[in-house]
Amino acid sequence: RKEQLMAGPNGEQLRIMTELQEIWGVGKKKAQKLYNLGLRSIEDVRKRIHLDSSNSSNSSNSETTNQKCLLTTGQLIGLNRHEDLQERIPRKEVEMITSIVRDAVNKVAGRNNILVETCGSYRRGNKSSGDVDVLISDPTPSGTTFDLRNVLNKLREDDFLTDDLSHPGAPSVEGGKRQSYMGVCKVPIEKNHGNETFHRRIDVKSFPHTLWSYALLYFTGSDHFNRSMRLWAKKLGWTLSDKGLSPVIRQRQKRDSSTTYQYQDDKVWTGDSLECNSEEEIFHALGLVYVTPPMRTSDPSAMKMVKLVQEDEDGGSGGSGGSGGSGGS
Ligand code: TTP
Ligand code: MG
Repeated sequence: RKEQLMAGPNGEQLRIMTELQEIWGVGKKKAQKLYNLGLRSIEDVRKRIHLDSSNSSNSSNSETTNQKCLLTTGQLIGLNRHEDLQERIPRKEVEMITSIVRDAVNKVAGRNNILVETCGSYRRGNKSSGDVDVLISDPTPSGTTFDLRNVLNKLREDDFLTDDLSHPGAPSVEGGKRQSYMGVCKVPIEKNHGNETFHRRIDVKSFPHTLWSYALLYFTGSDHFNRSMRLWAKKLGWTLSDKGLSPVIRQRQKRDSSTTYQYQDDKVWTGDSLECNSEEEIFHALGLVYVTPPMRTSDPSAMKMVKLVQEDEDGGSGGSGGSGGSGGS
């Protein structure tokens, strides 16, 4: 479909808008806005921002489009760090980043039993990642969410975090709520044996321990795998997310006219989330065979490997595709 569109009359516009969306935080809408302003490349956006900032410092004319209007603060960071953020992160560096975060957590908490686990493509075993997705949870059975804010302050003081794209709020007093941070980091040169590294995108999320398995499953992905698993859950009358697995009844309701979609799935929760203490338990609760992180992909070569394992288990008979698992419906 993409190839067809690229070859069509709007192919050039599509190519330009795809390039503009490579800037962190720029989606379809903003790319269209930039395109409508006559900007045809990331370089054009840079020049316009530069021009706008020199115009606004030379004149007091409030009509001048200033850089704040053209891009949000986060998008400006994305533009400034664009070249670095396009670079893939090797596994070794993901591990360095994880250990820097773990050290800061242990130091701030004054103990070393807080769970710090990097998920995303790293946990799926990819050779390199687009960003680093760190999950944190305090396993002590108080039900509270470990507060990220002091850890983030420490990482800023250490010049590890270079830019903030979002700030976590305070964890709720009663617990149960997650905290989420998005930013940019850089491994200090001395920690990398004198070698310069790139700026890297980092997400850090803190979850109450009751949601740990759901958080691990969600942030390990892949996004396509998650979508398939959520659809499977939906067909069985459940809703699956990083917040749990709960039974729901869905009522299709007409939306009000202000939204793009005509219908919305209105979920009515008919019970509490299942308590699952491991990812395996979540798979089994849905009647699915446990799938290890490297297999959680839509990559055909991995699917081929799944098939080979099944054939092996079936004694090479090339069986029907192993739909076993406990509690299947
Ligand atoms: P990402 O970091 O965007 O994806 P990734 O780690 O799989 O790949 P990359 O190397 O490019 O960083 O998101 C982390 C996980 O969060 C992803 O694997 C699954 C989940 N997720 C979704 O389920 N849906 C989404 O739309 C996104 C963005 C993420
Ligand atoms: Mg990732």
